[in-house]
Amino acid sequence: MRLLPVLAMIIAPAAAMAEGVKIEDAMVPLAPPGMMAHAAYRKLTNAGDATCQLIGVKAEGYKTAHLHQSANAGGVATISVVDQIEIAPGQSVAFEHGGLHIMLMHPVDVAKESDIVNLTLLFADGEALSTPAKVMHLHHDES
Ligand SMILES: [Cu+2]
Repeated sequence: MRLLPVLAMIIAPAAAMAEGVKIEDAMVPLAPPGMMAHAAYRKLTNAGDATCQLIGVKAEGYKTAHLHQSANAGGVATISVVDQIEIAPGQSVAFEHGGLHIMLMHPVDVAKESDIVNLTLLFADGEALSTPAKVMHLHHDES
């Protein structure tokens, strides 16, 4: 039977792409109406045995998405673009309010509550890892 080897060849590269890196808690806070940019958060864990380098992100439904770092220096909030994030084996990187985040820019359609935004993480070795992120209403007093 020829079908099985062909299937194995198709499935194998996809499995290798996701190897080692786990994504948890991907979510997109509901943006106020008319907002042209908002953030997405999740946690990344490198469960493999090699360091991986996150170099970019794409978001379905947005023309642009960047890796950003928020900081607060002496009461002044700043935001900067992050070119590369290294994740050592066993290390986790949290994307969260007030820290690292994925900036979603120029929405093609306005995301509504419970929508799913597919995020694709791009790595330096050419691998890509996709994850669905649910759009959720965030209460401001939670942060
Ligand atoms: Cu940002």
